[in-house]
Amino acid sequence: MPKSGQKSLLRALRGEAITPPPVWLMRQAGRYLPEYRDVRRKAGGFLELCYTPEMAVEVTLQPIRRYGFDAAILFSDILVIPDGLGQPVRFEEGEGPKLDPIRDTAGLAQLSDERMHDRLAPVYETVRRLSQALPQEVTLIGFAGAPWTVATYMVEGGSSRDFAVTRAWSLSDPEGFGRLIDIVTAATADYLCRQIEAGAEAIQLFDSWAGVLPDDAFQRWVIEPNARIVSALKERFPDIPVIGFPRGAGVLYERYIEQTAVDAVSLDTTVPLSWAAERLQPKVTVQGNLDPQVLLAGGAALEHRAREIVATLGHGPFIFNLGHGIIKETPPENVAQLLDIIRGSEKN
Ligand code: 1CP
Repeated sequence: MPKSGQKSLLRALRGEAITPPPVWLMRQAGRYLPEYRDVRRKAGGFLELCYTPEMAVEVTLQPIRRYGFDAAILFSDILVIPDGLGQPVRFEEGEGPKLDPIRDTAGLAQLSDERMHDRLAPVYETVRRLSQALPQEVTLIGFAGAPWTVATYMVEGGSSRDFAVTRAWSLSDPEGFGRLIDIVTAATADYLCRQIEAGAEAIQLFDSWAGVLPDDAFQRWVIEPNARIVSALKERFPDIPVIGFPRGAGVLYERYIEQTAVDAVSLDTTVPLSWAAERLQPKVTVQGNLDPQVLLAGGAALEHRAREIVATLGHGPFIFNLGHGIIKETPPENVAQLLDIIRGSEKN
């Protein structure tokens, strides 16, 4: 094994500018790949896929084999945390996740971390197998949802447009809602420590719905829990870098960086490149932020925008990624085109 410090993605996370930049894509394993759809069909349910190490390893490796990305992200889901805590999650075909909602402090009684690590043992086994199976130059990223985003699913009972029930609870009973956030925060920190023990080399925290909160609520439900998780991880694993993804945070990206102590931020599609280069990149490594719609479109639009991102952010510590997950209709050949553009980019 080479020293892990020689992996390009880890070097970027430690603050080096690398040409061409390391690249991976959010949701790089998934339904846009025919080989994923085959395994998914065999697995039956989506959670069965997440909880069967053999299959979860296979779908994690598929995009690495096909494209040679610089990182593999563990194949799992952010909703294994509620599932592990005793709030079962179901994935119904075409409908997204479903949970029996928790809407008040009485509902918290069903949650317990006692059996969580037993339920999630297959995920740790997947990480262990991946750390053996991956090519030496590929970094293994572990992940979890951040507490606010996971809590929205627990309270709404699934996906939501406006997060009305969650926001109402957080406003009418911040103490009770804060207990839910505390439970998820502690469970997530534990869960991520186990992923690191099993071989995860970097961690990404997905706060996909951070952007719906005004600044005071963002402080309390995004920054504070993210900061607590980062500090719990750093206490035990000071050398494992953490990437935060407070999607939609806008100008609050700056405060998020300053107050959570993340090593890197993943930029959503709306973050202006020059602003990120001036205001964020001097403080942390930035990752992002190609619009998944541009990847779907391919062609000249993809070439133009991918080059623009590399030209603006590639001089500092930078990881090429999307601003959100791959759209399932994306032609796989567009992903190959993107990698050609980026990996040829040192010649420009
Ligand atoms: O049937 C299928 O194949 C389901 C599609 C799918 C996939 C491929 C789901 C259901 N989850 C995943 C895997 C997944 N999810 C990964 C690992 C794969 C990879 O990145 O290569 C990761 C990191 C996630 C994270 C995740 N799950 C997030 C955060 C990132 C984001 O996209 O904002 C969220 C919000 C979820 C919840 C979730 N999982 C799946 C669905 C349909 C949803 C709901 C999304 C929504 O509410 O809009």
